[in-house]
Amino acid sequence: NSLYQNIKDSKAKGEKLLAVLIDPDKMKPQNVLSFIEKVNQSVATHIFVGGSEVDEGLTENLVIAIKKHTHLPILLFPGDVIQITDKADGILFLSLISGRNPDYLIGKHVEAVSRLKNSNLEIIPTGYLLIENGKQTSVERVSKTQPLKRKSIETIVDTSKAGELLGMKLIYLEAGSGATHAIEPNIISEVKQQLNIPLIVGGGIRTKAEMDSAFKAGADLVVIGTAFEDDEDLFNDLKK
Ligand code: 1GP
Repeated sequence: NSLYQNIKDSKAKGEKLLAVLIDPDKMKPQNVLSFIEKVNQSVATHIFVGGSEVDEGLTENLVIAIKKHTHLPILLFPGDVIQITDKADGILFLSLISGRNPDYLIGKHVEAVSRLKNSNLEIIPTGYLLIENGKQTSVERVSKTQPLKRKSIETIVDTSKAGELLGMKLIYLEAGSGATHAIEPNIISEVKQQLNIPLIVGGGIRTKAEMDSAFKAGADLVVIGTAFEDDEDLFNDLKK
């Protein structure tokens, strides 16, 4: 089965998915083994690898190191084309549809083609929406785009739906890494009601309770990164 088919099957069965996001810029090689052992013992179903600003080569080395210690699928969540490596299993091919910077809507994707065409990566087109969360996050800074306002629910819903109608396979509601406020449940549920494709939610989720609240509101897959970087004890609450 493809990675995408598995995500769709889980959605159909109401099985919730958790991705642990690892930033190659922050994970030290000597810590990979102990970190991944905790991931393996947790309810996590996916590993995402990516960051806003990562030096060339770091991502590939990290993916190789992670692969040695887990059977979980590894999906690239790249901030830039240099993070593409076919050592991973798949890639979220993100278009930042909340913004109006052509580079992040289509430009980087054109650049990526030469790196993708000979790879075996499963490419999953993903509509990526940055939602305002109380402080400037690195997505906003790097992409030079404005996040959508939390109160503009109709715009958030219609942007998500436009992504689906364009043929995107996933919608990702992003509050930004280390966000002060995670995406609010009412935003998640309003988007969910209009969407047929699976919904990813991430940014600022720090506890099991916040994760469960995102699931309850309609997220099919939740992404958590910073909370594990800050305190690996969160894994204790997320044991299988
Ligand atoms: C960031 O959505 C992901 O792109 C995860 O965010 O690091 O805040 O968990 P956190």
